Amino acid sequence: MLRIDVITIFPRLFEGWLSESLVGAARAHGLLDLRVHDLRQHAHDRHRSVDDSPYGGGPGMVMRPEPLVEAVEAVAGRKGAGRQAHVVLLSPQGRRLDQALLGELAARTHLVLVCGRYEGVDQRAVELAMDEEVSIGDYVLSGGEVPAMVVAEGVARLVPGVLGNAESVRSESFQAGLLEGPQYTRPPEFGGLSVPEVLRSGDHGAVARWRSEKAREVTRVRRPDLLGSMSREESS
Ligand code: JD8
Repeated sequence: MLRIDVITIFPRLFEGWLSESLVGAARAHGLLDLRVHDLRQHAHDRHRSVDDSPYGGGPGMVMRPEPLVEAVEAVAGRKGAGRQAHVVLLSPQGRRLDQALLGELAARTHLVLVCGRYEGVDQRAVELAMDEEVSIGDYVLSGGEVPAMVVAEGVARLVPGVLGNAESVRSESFQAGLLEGPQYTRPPEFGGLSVPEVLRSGDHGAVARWRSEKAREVTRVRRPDLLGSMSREESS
């Protein structure tokens, strides 16, 4: 079973997410062993401080290395040859997350997701405890908690059994790497707009061809970068 440990100063941020999400359901069904740890448990002073002023001056605070390294080592052991866990720091400096990276992470047996806050993490903690840095995209967030949820959810979807049959069958049968075309449900007419006739025809072959055509079309218009060079030259 895939194990995911999350290290954060805001463990309660994960409570609602875990009680409502697919990840929470996977956990409840014993498909995923996800545990959230409070970094402050590894603080040593009586104020349980995990941050301090930056050397060299500047605004804000930096996460101290001792609690971070200790928290990682408590769940994963020391970095080096024998460590089984893959320790990921969510950070703007990280490798950009995409489906391929989610696939690599889902192939691990034990992930540790480390959430920074403040202005970031003391570089020695990065070097001494982390295996990899991952960013969820080029926009500014306030900390690594939401990115950790993004990674955990993306990874959990790749764990066998986590998705219901409907969704897993669909992801297998559908063309990987394309956007999906438009979708409709009842009523057949709404606000003067009708559901395309082919979807109501009962002709499964025609429906499949229509969906495939719409998927290519929306991908070409909105996200041409998702199409390989082959398809970009052949289609249009
Ligand atoms: C971790 C602290 C905030 C970052 C000053 C205030 C990921 N795609 C992403 N965007 N932002 C983050 C991220 C932001 C974080 C931390 C991740 C820890 N901050 C800091 C540096 C500049 N702000 C992220 N993954």
